[in-house]
Amino acid sequence: MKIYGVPLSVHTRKVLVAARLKGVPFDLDVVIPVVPDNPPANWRDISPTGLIPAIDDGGFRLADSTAIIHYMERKHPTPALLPADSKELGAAVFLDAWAGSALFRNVVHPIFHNQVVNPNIRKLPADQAAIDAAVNEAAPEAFGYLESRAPEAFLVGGELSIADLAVVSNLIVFHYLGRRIDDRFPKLQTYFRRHLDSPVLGAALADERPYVAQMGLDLSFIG
Ligand SMILES: N[C@@H](CCC(=O)N[C@@H](CS)C(=O)NCC(=O)O)C(=O)O
Repeated sequence: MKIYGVPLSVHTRKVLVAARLKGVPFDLDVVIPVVPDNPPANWRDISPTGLIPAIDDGGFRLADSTAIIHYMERKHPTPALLPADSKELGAAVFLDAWAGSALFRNVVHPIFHNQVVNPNIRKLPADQAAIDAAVNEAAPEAFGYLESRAPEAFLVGGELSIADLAVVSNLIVFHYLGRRIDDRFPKLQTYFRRHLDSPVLGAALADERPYVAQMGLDLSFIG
């Protein structure tokens, strides 16, 4: 399976970690949509949204991390990343979608865009008000919700699921951006640390380290 994306991206990481967990061999084809002229000429045929990740599995093309994980789940059922129980499945799918808006769209994306993409890649001024709103309002609101779910090892059903991949992947980029989960959210801090210490995530983080270092992002929270 070919995976298009860049390992430090929130949504690409979800797919890379899912592939590792399921033992699916993959080749990574690095595509960085925020860098002008970086994506290949036929990029929109591969990813209709223009976003990463996308895959090509023996000629079958699919974009969107959630769609890809659902596809991989059918093809490679173990270990399951979608709970078998109906309520737990609903909760996991909800948290994956919630992470895409409350954590990515409202927190990680505005910080990344204004702290990294605009000043360093597009040579545009950063919108400091957008960063401040993400850090001071959206992040505590989202973290408060997660804290209220009292996460221990996993968010849903006592096992790793797509919900954990989505939430943890966002928290990693939040940390790369020099931000931290503050002490108002002790359960979330412990939950995040536990995932960072997991072997599969550790291997994925080791692979993405060169990309993170090259962009001058903060790696100090990792071992
Ligand atoms: N719902 C999509 C979201 C994908 C997405 O937002 N990807 C980001 C990187 S994490 C991207 O491609 N950004 C490039 C851009 O905004 O141009 C998914 O789950 O794959």
